[in-house]
Amino acid sequence: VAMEQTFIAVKPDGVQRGLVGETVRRFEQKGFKLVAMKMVQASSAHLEEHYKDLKEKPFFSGLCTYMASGPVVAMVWEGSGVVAMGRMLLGETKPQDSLPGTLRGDFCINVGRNIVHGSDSVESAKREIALWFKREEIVTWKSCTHDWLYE
Ligand code: DAT
Ligand code: MG
Repeated sequence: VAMEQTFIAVKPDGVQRGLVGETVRRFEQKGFKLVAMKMVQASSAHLEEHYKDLKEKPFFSGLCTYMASGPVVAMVWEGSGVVAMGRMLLGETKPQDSLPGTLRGDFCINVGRNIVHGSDSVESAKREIALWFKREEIVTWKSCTHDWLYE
């Protein structure tokens, strides 16, 4: 099976609201494998780099201020199709477009406080993982569930 990795982060509002466990639970229960996790107080410079594709947007500076307003919990999840399925677990960018059953559909209201980040493509996942984690922070391990999740 071809494995992918994605970068998922519980944003400062998600951390403050006690949604770290819920986020981890949903990715675990789906069957994805956690390969890195840490709590980080990110700098503005780091967040500007993370969101550099949105530099021209009117909400860019507010977005970076919000993301620096408290710690985030940064994670790397691994699995077949984890980038696209991770986005499905999150829901849409706007909570109002996110269905119940998704993290954003179940736990938030406002696009500027949408509790969790997920990479939007395999390419951006690679860039984001490299930005947030050192190579040695990514753990290689075999889950005992592997052979029951994949044929
Ligand atoms: P996503 O986080 O779903 O990948 P994105 O990459 O387009 O969405 O934007 C990054 C974040 O920026 C998003 O999670 C919340 C914020 N954002 C996006 N569109 C916005 C808007 N119209 N107004 C305010 N914040 C917005
Ligand atoms: Mg995005």
